[in-house]
Amino acid sequence: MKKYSIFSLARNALTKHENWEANWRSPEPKKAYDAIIIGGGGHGLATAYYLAKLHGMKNIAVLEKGWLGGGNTGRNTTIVRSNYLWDEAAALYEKSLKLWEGLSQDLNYNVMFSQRGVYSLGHNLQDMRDIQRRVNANRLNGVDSELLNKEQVQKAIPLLNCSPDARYPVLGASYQARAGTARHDAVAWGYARAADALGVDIIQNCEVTGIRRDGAKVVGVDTSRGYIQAPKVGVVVAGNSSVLADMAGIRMPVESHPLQAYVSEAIKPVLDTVVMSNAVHGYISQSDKGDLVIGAGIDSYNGYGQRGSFTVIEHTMAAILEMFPTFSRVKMNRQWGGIVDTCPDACPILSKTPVQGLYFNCGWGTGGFKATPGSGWAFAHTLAHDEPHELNAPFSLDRFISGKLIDEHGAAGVAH
Ligand code: FAD
Ligand code: PYC
Repeated sequence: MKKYSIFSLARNALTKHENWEANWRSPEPKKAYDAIIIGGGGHGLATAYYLAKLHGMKNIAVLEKGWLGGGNTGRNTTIVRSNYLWDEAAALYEKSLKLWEGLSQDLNYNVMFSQRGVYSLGHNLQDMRDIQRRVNANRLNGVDSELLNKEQVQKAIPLLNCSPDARYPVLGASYQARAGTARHDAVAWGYARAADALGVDIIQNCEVTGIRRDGAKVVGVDTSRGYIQAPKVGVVVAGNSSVLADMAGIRMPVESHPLQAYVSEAIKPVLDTVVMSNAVHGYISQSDKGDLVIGAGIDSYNGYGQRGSFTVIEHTMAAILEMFPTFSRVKMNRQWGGIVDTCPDACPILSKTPVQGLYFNCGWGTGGFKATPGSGWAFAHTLAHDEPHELNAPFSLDRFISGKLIDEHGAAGVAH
């Protein structure tokens, strides 16, 4: 893989970036591939990368209707953690966290993974019982997790309002020290460059408009740039999953909702960690640029607009000010939305489907950014072997028939 140095950065700056070498090719689509991945977000690109790197499948294409990372990957609030309650979820997210820990080196691309820790606050006795149960479950699964009292939380986050007079007083928190944040679009770009270097065709502005079957088998996809054949198709389109499932004659147990995020003007460094509260219902971190990165829960209606409604903005700001009254004079700069596809048990689907050769990776809801490396890794295994890996076997579509749901609403951190 090519090395990129500070000298090449300086050279490109001096030539006004005019001769900047593209990070990946923009090939014309071929007539046929061994596998097609639909969706050029982090999960789709990671799937392509691990397929090429670990499973020797190089004649593959990623088809993206817009630009790489233009979906939820480039719209999320970048929180990465693995402190899920149930064994199956903890194992999948912890695999991902371990991959995060070596990702910049693996991709030779700085994804700015920052293990600044994540606090999940408790505000009443039941919160604290739930937190304690999750911390214990995490530790039994080898996932780092600590239970903190109010004094420990206040010491670590001096600006947090821990007054007993607060409407929702802080009683304590769970803390995962290995958790943190990463630069979201760098993740898409890093995977794209590394996949391209292994021969993967990454094709932007190529919308999939149909999925063709021959009886029970998938045979290819119709796109805005013509028909492309493939015996294996992996669908990784986040908020658009049910639309793509419909093209193949399948019904997905997901709902699409807008989820908003906000960033403030840049201020001096004041918050060196991530704070989440389920009860007050908001979360916040400070980016390396200095802006406060903020979010809360989904907009309750179904929709495909990447915007969201005013009531959620108001609710979110109230929650943040409840926790950090001192931010009341910080100006908000920008707001946007992504479309998340939520499953009834707040866990993803990484699965074969009733159509042979057709695989779905979806349902990550509000929490899939953290799973990007692990999801791509496990989904690549599933496509390559036509069988799930033991890490994603519990996340198959069958669970909605068998009833073996994995309810992670409590660990989602964001109501949905
Ligand atoms: P995406 O990045 O959405 O990629 C799917 C791609 O498919 C898109 O680029 C889209 O254009 C493309 N596509 C769709 N239809 C077609 C088609 N017909 N043909 C071709 N391409 C198509 N998760 C966390 O872990 N931590 C967080 O802090 C966090 N915060 C969030 C905050 C917000 C505001 C949002 C919206 C989400 C947040 N998430 C978070 C969730 C996380 O962003 C997603 O779960 C994750 O990024 C999904 O990645 P993906 O690659 O599956 O989807
Ligand atoms: O899953 O940790 C999470 C999360 C935080 C904000 C949105 N999702």
